Amino acid sequence: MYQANIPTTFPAGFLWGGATAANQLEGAWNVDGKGLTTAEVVKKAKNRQEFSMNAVTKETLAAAIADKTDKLYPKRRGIDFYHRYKEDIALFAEMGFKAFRLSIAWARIFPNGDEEKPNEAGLAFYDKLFAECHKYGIEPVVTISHYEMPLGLTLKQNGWASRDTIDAYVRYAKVLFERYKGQVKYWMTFNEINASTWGFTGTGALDDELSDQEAMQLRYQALHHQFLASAQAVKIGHQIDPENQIGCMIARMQTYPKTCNPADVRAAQLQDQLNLFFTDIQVRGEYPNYMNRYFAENNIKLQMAENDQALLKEGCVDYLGFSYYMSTVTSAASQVEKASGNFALGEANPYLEASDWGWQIDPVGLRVTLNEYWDRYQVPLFIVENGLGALDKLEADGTIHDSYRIDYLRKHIIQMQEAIKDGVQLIGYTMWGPIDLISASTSEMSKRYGFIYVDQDDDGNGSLKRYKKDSFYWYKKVIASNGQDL
Ligand code: BGP
Repeated sequence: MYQANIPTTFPAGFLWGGATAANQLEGAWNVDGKGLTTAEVVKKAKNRQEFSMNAVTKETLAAAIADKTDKLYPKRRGIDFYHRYKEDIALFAEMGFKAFRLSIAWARIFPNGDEEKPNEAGLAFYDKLFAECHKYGIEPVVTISHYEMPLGLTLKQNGWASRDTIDAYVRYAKVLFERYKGQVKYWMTFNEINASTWGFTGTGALDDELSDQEAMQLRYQALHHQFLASAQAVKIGHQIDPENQIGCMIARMQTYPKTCNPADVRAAQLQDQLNLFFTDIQVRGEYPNYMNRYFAENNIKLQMAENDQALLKEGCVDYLGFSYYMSTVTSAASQVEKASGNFALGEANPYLEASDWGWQIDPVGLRVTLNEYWDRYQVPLFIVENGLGALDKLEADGTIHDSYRIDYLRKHIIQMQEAIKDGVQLIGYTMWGPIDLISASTSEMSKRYGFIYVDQDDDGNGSLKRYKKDSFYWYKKVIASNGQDL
């Protein structure tokens, strides 16, 4: 009799942990030889709903460079992880983390992006950081470029708009693979590579003086350069150490049609394709035809060199990493104008609640996403971000009661387990921001994700003392039970 072998739960060795990015927590923006980065010239948002991450113009850039303080630029101060990493990693270890996703600040290694030799002090910092992780049996998962690059590359060649930036990145990635061989096995070439189609944070290129059409052209060209850089890094990373597992990373947002009207279904399909094509290229190694058609119909002309297509094919990733915070809704009436991403929130879904920032919470959508990805690509999947940004309250006795966060995470973990039972190969879950850090989109401190509360306000006031939230103890149980005690 046929008896199917249905997985029942999380596999042994599942990578439970948390995810961060250098520019949101390290601080120490101008010490030990580090150069200024693109993330550190983005001003904080004026209010809770404003997204400021792409609002960089020629004028604001000049003002930011002249300003040598961190007052208006919270990503310069982070949460001082640079000096407190031992304490913070010890807290992660106390929760039982198996993995810690972090990014390397490119400008610590190449302060301007084009030096002949890397900055030894920067390299040494990450040696110490990885040693600290291994002390507790925590596997570092490293993003090579997370929403930042040395500002020097913007000033010199307008960031990823220039093909020359590929060489700068590949040189940097090679230094990392060589230096951290044996210390790091899991890598990601770019964080949320689809951010490139949103503007400055993804491209490191100014496009404020361009028409919308020209800006779109620049962004897709910049993205093409990133695809090539990623493919080369994957190739080199495998040559340097065949043990390396090198993934891509995309902000995934499932798109639902507003109604079952086929016109709405088709509109949702197009929006989904504009999100899926990134992984089609990085996992399968070629531009899908629907995208070539989209470029032609939108008058986007990519400059490609003769070997580009072959290179994309040779540099396919080993696993698919993605962030998942929400789903979105679209209709033929609200035709998609730009590629989807975290910040294209779409229409309201009457069946879902939203966070205080309007992100529509959809745990079942995570199961749908996992199944679709697995069916489409058949490569290991890694949820490298998921979490709830909320306003937490520190009580007088030093406790923080964040049951809403536990509820959010619990519901998503349940759906992950359902997807595993569906047959999806899921290798890990690093929730976003295990310790409160600076928001990527608004630079707020008060949009908190952590299991660990950090005493700092939006203006940088506070003792920076760390406190354990209720969710800290909850996640510890989750990991200890391999996802069973929820
Ligand atoms: C992702 C980014 C992260 C992170 C997270 C939460 O898009 O990769 O860097 O910050 O979203 O976003 P935010 O900080 O804007 O709430």
